[in-house]
Amino acid sequence: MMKITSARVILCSPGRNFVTLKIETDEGIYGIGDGTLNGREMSVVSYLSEHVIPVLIGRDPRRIEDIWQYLYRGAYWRRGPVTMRAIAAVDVALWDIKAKLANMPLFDLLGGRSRDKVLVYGHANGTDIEHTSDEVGRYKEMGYKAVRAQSGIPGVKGAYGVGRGDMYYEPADASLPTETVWNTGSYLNFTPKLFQRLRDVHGDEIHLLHDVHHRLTPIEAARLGCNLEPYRLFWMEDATPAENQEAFRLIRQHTTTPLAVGEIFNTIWDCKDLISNQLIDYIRTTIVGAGGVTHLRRIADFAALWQVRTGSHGATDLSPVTLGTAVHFDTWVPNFGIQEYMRHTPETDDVFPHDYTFRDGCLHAGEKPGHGVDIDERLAARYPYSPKQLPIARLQDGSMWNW
Ligand code: KDG
Ligand code: MG
Repeated sequence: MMKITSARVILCSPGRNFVTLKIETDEGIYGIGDGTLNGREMSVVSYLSEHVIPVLIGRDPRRIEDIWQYLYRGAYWRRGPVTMRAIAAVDVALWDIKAKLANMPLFDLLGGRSRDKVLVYGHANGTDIEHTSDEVGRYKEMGYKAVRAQSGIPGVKGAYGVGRGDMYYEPADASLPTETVWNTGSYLNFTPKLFQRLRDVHGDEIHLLHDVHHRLTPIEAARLGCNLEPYRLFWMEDATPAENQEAFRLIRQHTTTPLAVGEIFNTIWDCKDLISNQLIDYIRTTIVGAGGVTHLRRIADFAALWQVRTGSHGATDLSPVTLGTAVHFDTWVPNFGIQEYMRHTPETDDVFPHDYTFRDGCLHAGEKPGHGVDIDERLAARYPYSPKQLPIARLQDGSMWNW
C-alpha cells in the first residue's frame, strides 16, 4: 500500500494571499492543492491544519474517491466555502499525485482531450466608456477572443471590477474592508451605453461578457438583460444573488441574454435546481470552490444533461494551482463553455512554476505528468501572509448592499 507521509499548508503572499497544500508520499511523489478563500484565508488554514491533515497521514493517496467521501460525509457538517475549499485542496493534490503515478497529464487521466485548447476571457476595466473601450482593444491586441468589460460609472464610488490602472486588479485591497457606494439607477442607465459603444468600436466578432456581481434585484436584472440583447453578450454574470434560485425564473422569462452563475457555489446542491430548470446557460463553479476535480466533474456531467456549459471562475484569488488544474479539466470536459483568465502577477507566477501557456486567446495545457503546477517553497517564504479583506458596498443612504 502506498502511504501519505506528510501534508503541509504553505501560506504566502506574492502580491496576494494563497493557501497551498503539499501532500507527500512514501514513494517520493508529491501533490499540490489550492485552498485559497479570498479575505478568509486563515479559516481554511486552520480547517486543514487542525482537522484534515491529521486524518490524512497513513492513508493511501490513490483512494481519491474514498478520501473525498471521508472528508465530506465524515465531517458531519457538510458544504460551505471553508469545508469545500479544504476538501478541494486535498482532492487536487491527490489527482496531481495519481496523474504523476500514471505518468500522464491530468487531462489524459480524466479521459483525454476533448479539444486542443481552452478559450478564455480576459478582463478589460476602465474608468469610463472610452477607457474601457481602449482596454478591450488592448486585450484584442494580446490575442483575446473574449473579453469581460467593466467600467467606472458616473455617480458610483468604486464600481465593481474597475482596476487601479494596471493589469492586475485585485479587489481584496486592505486589512479592513474598503467601503464602496452603489447606485442601481446610474448603473442601469449606463451599462447598455457601454456595450453599444463596445460593439460600435470593436465589431461583432469579439465575445463580450459582463459581471453584475450580485448587485440587482430580479426585475432589475431582467430589465438589464433585455436592454443588453442588441449587443449579444456571451453572458451576463451573477445578475442577482442566487440564494433564492426562483429569482432566475423571473429573469429568464424576460430575456434571451445568456446567464452565468455559480462562482460562490460550493456543491452540486447549489447548482442543481438552476441547471435542471434550465434557468442558466453557464455554470461558474470551479475546482477550488467546490471540492476539487472529483466534485466539479459531477457538476459538469449533471449540467451536460441540460446543455448547460462550464465557465469556471478564474479570478486571481484562484491560485495558479487551481488555474492549471482547471485548464486540464477544461481540456477534457465535453460541455466546456469558456474559462475566466485574470492574469496573475509575475511574483505569483514565479512562486508557482507552471506549464500552461496563453496563446491566441486560449490557454494550452502542458504535457507534464500531473496538473503541471508546483510551488517554489523557498521563494514563497519570502512573501509572508498579509491580511487583506474584500470591500463592502452600501447604498447611498448607508444601507448595506451586496458587494
Ligand atoms: O474574491 C472575489 C473575486 O473572486 C470575485 O470578485 C471575482 O466576480 C469575480 C469574477 O467574476 O472573477
Ligand atoms: Mg464574478
